[in-house]
Amino acid sequence: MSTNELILYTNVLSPYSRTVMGVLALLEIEYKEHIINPFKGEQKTEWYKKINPKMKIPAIKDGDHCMGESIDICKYLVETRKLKTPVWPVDDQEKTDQMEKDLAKIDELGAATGDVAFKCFFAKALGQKLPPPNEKKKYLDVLYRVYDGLEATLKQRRTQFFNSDDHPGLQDYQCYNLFRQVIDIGLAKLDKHPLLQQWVTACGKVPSIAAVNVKLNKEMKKVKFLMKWVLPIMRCLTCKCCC
Ligand SMILES: N[C@@H](CCC(=O)N[C@@H](CS)C(=O)NCC(=O)O)C(=O)O
Repeated sequence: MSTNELILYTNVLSPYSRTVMGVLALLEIEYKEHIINPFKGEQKTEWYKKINPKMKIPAIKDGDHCMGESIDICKYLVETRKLKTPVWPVDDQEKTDQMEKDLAKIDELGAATGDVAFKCFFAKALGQKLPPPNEKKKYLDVLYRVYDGLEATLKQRRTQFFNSDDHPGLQDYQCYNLFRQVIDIGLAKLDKHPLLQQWVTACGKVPSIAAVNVKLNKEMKKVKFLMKWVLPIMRCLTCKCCC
């Protein structure tokens, strides 16, 4: 049986999911949330593969239409709902071209952020070893080189957001959520990137982004508690090497 409801398969810990959640909040589109737990591998189950064959979060089911890829989902929502929004200004070719140019560079930020977040922090939650300090520094150096490029873009544009002075665009949502991924876990600092620091503050004040951040902060508290207290105790209780 098909319904017209919109379902978002998501996890607030996923920066790509938060982009879609933020855009949905901005556009005031109603939807049902289906939380996927990547730590349990739920994105790799057979039923989810039918929703998103790439087995990544987020994805949507809009009536009978299923799709993945955060940016494609946001564009699809704007286009199918025929909404006028500065987040994806379909009527402004110059802004749209600039946005596409920015988005084309986001994979680099995503890869560098993923290395720092997963290899240097979340690996612990999966029972894996953290890298030695010199390796961690290498991952961070790569990330800071990407930040240098973004800082230079903001300097050249002289706007508050990458999109414009007044409104964040899709590239701002996606970049901001990737930034939060490493700032939240205390691994990256912005003291050498003052424009990016101002931009992070400005993005955090955008209501649709702030609304998602409330959910993120709650979840991050749980994760940090789990990693600091619950996992070490569990490991100790199941350890067979000393008792
Ligand atoms: N390009 C994709 C990236 C999505 C992505 O990498 N999602 C991560 C969560 S942040 C994921 O599903 N990881 C689970 C896995 O790779 O198994 C998008 O923009 O939606």
